[in-house]
Amino acid sequence: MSSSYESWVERRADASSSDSRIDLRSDTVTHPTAAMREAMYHAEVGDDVYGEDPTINRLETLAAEMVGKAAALFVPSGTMGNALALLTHCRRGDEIIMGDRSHTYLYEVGGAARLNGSPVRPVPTLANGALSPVHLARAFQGDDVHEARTGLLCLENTHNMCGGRVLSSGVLTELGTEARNRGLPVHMDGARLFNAAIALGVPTATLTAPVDSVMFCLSKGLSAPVGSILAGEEPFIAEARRGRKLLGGGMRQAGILAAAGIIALTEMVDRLAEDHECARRLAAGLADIPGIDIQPETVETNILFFGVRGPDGRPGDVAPLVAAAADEGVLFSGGDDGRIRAVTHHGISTAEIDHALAVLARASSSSLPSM
Ligand code: TLP
Repeated sequence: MSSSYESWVERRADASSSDSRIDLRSDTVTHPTAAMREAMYHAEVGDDVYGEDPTINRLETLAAEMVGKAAALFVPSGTMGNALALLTHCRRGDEIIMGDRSHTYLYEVGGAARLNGSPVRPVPTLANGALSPVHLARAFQGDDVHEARTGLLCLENTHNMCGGRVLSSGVLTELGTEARNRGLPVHMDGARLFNAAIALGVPTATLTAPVDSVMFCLSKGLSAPVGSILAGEEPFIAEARRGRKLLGGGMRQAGILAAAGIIALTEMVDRLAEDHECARRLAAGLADIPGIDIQPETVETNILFFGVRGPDGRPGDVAPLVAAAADEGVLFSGGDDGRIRAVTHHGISTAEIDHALAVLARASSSSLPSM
């Protein structure tokens, strides 16, 4: 490798970290590591629509192995991976059951209706990200001529809007069995699947065994710049590959992106534990700030939600606190229920968590109504 190339990699890595903001809006803001940039630079590529990109082929084989499925498909985004799962598992117009706080229901542009012509049957999401077997049992339908036939059950692990909560393999098996006993497939939105496996200390394949297909993202905590994986049985992935072409996701020489994905899977999984530690540290510190409402004991991975309490003890407006923190370079995003979301990730250190806490303590004493 030439020294000019080495200094280019270093300059890029420096440029990536020159942003002095502490950005806790999402783990989607992570930048590719120096090892990823180097692998991208050297990636062997080919036309993936002909199946000839060796780096994509390597990534897909590795990804399938890691999640214990027969085959995998590299897709541009988590949204496309989930959309392909719905399109591939279901006939047009089949009803799809999912949690009412799931990402696929709330934030994937109504893809089930727009792409599949499918009604969605939302069932209540429990606080821990699971669904109730009782609610589920009532949601399946299809015997009656008046009803849309159920085609698929979707689960989410970790659960984003429930604050990164983890579904164990026991819970997944219990819920999956409700569908499988009826001959129906189960898809898991595992955008942060590896966070779940690391938090539980189990092999990732234990969490994917109870489901027929899984989507996970390379571009969130694993820090790749682009890309997600859809995995499942061979015929399912072969059909999803056709669907990916339909949606415009046949990406040609995308081995340049897959090269970063391989580093994501080989070098970035175990370190997710550090992000979980940072999230717990943030939660513990927040619990000590007067006027902040948080349940630190529910923080299991890298996402946490918190609110503010008004003088009457009721939930208050979070916007002034978010704005005051942003003025000091600490960024958060808003949740769907008026709470603030913080997501820890590669590039956020414990020192930055402590700095963010100091900023929040200052900001809350000036922006929150006094108790
Ligand atoms: N989540 C993003 C936003 O869309 C909210 C984030 O910042 O958390 N499933 C889950 C559980 C997700 O959290 C996301 C992205 C997706 C799917 C979609 O992935 P992409 O953004 O790659 O399409």
